[in-house]
Amino acid sequence: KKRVKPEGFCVRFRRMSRDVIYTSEIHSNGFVFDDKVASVFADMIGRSVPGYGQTLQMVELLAHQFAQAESNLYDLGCSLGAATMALSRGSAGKDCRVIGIDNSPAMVERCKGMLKDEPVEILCQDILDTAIENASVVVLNFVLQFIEREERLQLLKKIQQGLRPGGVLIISEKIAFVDEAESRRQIELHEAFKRAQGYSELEISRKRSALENVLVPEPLDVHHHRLKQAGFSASNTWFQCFNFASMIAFK
Ligand code: GEK
Repeated sequence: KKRVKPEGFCVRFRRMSRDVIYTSEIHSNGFVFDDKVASVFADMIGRSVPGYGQTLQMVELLAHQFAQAESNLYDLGCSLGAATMALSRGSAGKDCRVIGIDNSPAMVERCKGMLKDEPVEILCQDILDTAIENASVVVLNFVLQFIEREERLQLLKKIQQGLRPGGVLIISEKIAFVDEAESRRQIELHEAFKRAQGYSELEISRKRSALENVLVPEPLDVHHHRLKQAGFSASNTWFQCFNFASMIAFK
């Protein structure tokens, strides 16, 4: 079976449909992961999140490093399954179960189709209800930011408890900055990235409004503090590009 690399995966699916959602209309009731978003999602996330392809490559590398034989690997909020595939490839030969979960039926339907030849399970479920057990690697790739703030600690505690000794959680997030000037600079740099990816000023500002109160970013130190509260022994930030970062937490 021919395997494709995560970057290749993004590029292949980005070519399928370009994200033009915010060229012509405003979604008055905010951003939702419906069929319209699912149909352009690979293009959207690749052109909106600096370093997205790199996080996928590193999920594969980290899975290779930390996946334990006969354990479960979870991709929580899997969308079209890009990180699920990275987990699957990184753990190949270790007899792991790789499980991708998303609560958007439109995403899950497309994800199942795209990964139909991969040895993975894709479930339509709220990750707040998912039982985490016998896990060695859990991924939250740009997903915690969509969970209600009051629910985040409980979710991390559940993951920590479901990990085996030696297990890890990988969290990628859009991040906030306490210092106003730094916050402004980072947002400007992110918007420059989006312009360089072909988004217009109008699309950028419409998307910003749509995501307000839906995607709620927090500063890196809030994340690390919460990971400690959830019982993780240590956590590091292994990647940052402007206002996007990825962390790893150790059981
Ligand atoms: C990737 N990880 O390509 N339960 C299940 N799924 C959820 C929930 C929830 N409570 N809340 C949000 N989602 C992917 C990218 S996208 C990131 C993740 C983004 C799902 C939601 O349906 C969507 O598919 C995903 O989390 C977030 O590596 O759009 O910026």
